[in-house]
Amino acid sequence: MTVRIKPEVEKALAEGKPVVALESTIISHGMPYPRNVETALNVEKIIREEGGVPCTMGFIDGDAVIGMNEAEIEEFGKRGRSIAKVSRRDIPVIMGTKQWGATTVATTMILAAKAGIEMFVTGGIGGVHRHAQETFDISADLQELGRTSVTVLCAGAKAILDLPLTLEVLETQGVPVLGYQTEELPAFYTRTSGLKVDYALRDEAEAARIIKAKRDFGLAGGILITNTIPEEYSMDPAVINKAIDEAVAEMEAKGIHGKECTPYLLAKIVDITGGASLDANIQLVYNNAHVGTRIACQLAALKEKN
Ligand code: PSU
Ligand code: MN
Repeated sequence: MTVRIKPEVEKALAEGKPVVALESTIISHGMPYPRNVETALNVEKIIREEGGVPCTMGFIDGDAVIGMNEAEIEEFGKRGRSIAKVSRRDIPVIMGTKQWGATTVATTMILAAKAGIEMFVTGGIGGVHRHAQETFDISADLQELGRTSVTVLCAGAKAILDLPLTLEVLETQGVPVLGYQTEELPAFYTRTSGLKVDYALRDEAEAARIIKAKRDFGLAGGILITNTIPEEYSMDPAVINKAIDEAVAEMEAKGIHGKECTPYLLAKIVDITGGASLDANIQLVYNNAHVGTRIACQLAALKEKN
């Protein structure tokens, strides 16, 4: 069993510089090639421009890789859905059988925590699926947020999920849900969901103080920060919700279940919207990279003062 950490990341952590974790399921299962690779590399670039060090996670031949290089990210994008999607329960098999694996939000948190990385930026988290009352399909991301001390910044959760139930489970798991400069929980492609977050963050510095307070008190578990998609890229709720309903109905008719659900729905929605949802998805990830890195910088500045 090997954990490989990129020297640049190791050095940055030792020096207390802001490191930002990134997942790889969004590359292999969340977007089509080649835009997945282009997006992943642009996100790394944005993080650097904001003064952070990017750290994209993955499993390569069974090694846990904390900080993939460009060629590895390219390979993840090319291999796409043929790479295993690795959530917490899949880690031992992937490592023990020396396979490639893409990290979900849950697994990215696990690797980040191992390395001592406190901030993680992505597009959307998994949550409680519609009809979970019967299927029990609740993403392992939610439990991970309840136990692993990493802050995850995302654009909310997609309406492919049951958002009110997702908030209920986050509450049960003890996860603070903080809206960046808004009281409204964003729904990924759209700016509104009709639901409220627990607290509206004033700015990046306040986010950093809250993360630090939790750490100083020794309270284990994650924090979820939601960041709203910029107005100019947000989608018409009627259009996207119709596409989502259609995708969910087709998934149920085909009997798709388990870990295949989320990748199936993501691809189907891109199909139905003729790529419009992909453009929105990419833009919201860029926006998250900006805000998330600024929070990581504030957090690093707070550490320096101690
Ligand atoms: N939501 C998105 N894009 C994604 C995912 C979710 O908008 O790429 C991925 C993330 O890696 C997330 C995972 O952790 O799907 C959740 O899968 P599941 O629902 O099977 O737990
Ligand atoms: Mn699931």
